[in-house]
Amino acid sequence: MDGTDRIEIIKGDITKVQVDAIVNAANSSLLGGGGVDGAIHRAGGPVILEECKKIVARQGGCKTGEAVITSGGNLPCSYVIHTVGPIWNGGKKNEEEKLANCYKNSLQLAAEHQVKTIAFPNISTGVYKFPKDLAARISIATVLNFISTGSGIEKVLFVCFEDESFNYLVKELNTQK
Ligand code: AR6
Repeated sequence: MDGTDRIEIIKGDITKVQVDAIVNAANSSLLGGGGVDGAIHRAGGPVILEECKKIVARQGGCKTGEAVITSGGNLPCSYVIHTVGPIWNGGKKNEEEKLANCYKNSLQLAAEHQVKTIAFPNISTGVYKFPKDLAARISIATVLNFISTGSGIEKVLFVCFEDESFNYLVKELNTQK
């Protein structure tokens, strides 16, 4: 089944979107940082960090490519799914597979929590320097593959903070239609 009609690409701030879950591009400490991570913790309030600390106490952080879930605190969403993208290291350290795992594991966790609408930032394409065109290709392909298997996910939003990623994602989605 073609899932392209269930993907939407927009420009904006992910902390403002009305969805069941938003995804955070976190780091393995789960204790916050800059970029989208900083914005989510600022807007969501201290509850999210408290829940992250409990997860750290339980399992010792989050590995690259994996995902954990907290509530949304003061955000409009019910959940924040924190995933850790790969740091780009020239492309020979399984960065592509790890980025795909971020999208897959986040969607899996979302589906387990009956999430119907979910928003992603452009994971790893900021401080972690993953090439934006390649990231767009991987994210669209991975999301399409997941939602066409009947997971209960009705809508996937890509919320882009800058034009370059937005343009790559739109182009990539159009090639899949
Ligand atoms: N809404 C949507 N996208 C945003 C927002 C926002 N409010 N703010 C930034 N972006 P980055 P990474 C975009 O650096 O590369 C953190 O310190 C941004 O323009 O946030 O995965 C973590 O703690 C870019 O397109 O995440 C980690 O240490 C995208 O979000 C590290 O950065 C991702 O950029 C993770 O690096």
